[in-house]
Amino acid sequence: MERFVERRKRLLSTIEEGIIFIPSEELKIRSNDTQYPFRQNSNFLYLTGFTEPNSLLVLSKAKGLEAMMIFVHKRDSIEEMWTAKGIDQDTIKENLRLTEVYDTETMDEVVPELLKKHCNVYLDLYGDDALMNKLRGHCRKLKRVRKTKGHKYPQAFIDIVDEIAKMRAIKDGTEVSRIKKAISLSKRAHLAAMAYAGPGRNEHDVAALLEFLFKAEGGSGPAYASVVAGGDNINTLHYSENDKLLIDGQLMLIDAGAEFDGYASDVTRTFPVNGKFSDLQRDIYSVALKSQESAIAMIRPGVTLHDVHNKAMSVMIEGLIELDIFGGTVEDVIESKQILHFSPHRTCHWLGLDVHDVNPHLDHFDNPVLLEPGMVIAVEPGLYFPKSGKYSPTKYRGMGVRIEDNILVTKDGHKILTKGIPKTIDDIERACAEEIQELVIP
Ligand SMILES: [Mn+2]
Repeated sequence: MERFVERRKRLLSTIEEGIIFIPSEELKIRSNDTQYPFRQNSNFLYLTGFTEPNSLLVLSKAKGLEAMMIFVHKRDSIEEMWTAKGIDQDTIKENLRLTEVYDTETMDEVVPELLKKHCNVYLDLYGDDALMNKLRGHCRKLKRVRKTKGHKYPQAFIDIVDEIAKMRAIKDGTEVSRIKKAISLSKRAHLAAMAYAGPGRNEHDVAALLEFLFKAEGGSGPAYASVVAGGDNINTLHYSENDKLLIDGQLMLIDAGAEFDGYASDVTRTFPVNGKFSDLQRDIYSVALKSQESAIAMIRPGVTLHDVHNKAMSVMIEGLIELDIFGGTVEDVIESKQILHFSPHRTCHWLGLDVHDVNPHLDHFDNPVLLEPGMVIAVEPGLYFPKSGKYSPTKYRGMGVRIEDNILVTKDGHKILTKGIPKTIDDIERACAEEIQELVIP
């Protein structure tokens, strides 16, 4: 729990004076009276480790004095009978090392008392309108009576999320170990999927297998909507139907990763449905693989995500020139932007509590953020030849490849955290030939 206190202190150290509000996520209705499975707000989770909905973290700093408070929903005995046992406030206070724990129901009395000691309010300025409006309402009342009562009222509402994002960008040891655990679940799931998938199987069943294994060993399930795409479905980047039959002779792509204790993994593999690459499939797979490996090879502190992306693109273009898909030089192809016909998305993103973690790619002066030890990124070049695409070369139509690994930036370079998940043509063909049984029930 110490790490959460330390993070809150670091966040408070970024402000001179003020009060910070970080709300939890709330339960969302799925249909009528049923709810979606609850997922905590990542910033709230990062600062508290607390997984209850309807909570509000409040941090304050005035005249050098700091306070850390939380509002939590207190369950009564009837509610406890229907949903879950509540945690008593003393336990929360002690476990989370807080100055004060309040019942959510007292918020309208307590929050104005806190606000009138501060000049600045920090929050997710572009987040929850309800919270913002509530706080503005309190401040309006404080302003009206300030002359007679002689207290302060907040005069500035300031966005705090970039400060938290910057902190979240550098992972500590416990965070890296959680990402590694999520990856180990993803590894087992991808291995099982390669063994299980085959002609006549359905994308849906492969997705179900993946998600079953993402929940093994305490995993919380998929970190994002799994993409399980056979054949030309690969060329729909956010394909999510996952319900078509897998056909002999086609490639298939799985972009799916487990979440563990709030931390995401994000893994993509492409392999032949029947377990053996055809010559044409080898051609384009090798281009994507070389592009991805070259891009990863340059990851080290001081490099930017732009650099890594540009490397992936130039090596991919080289490969496509060798396959006679492009004429001219790499520079010509970059200049003409033709590569966007076949590879339209960015190659890199941050990874952490969110699968596309929130650290900006540019700093406040629009300079690309430099990689630092402790950052975790996903590298995922893709190459797509849609069946109906007017630029797709005839012989590669309906094929597509994306390969994605998760990389930890280290002091002297990088570490590929997803290394054990088959990626070379030989390793993939071997994994496809495995028996499924032992992979699912160890
Ligand atoms: Mn990704």
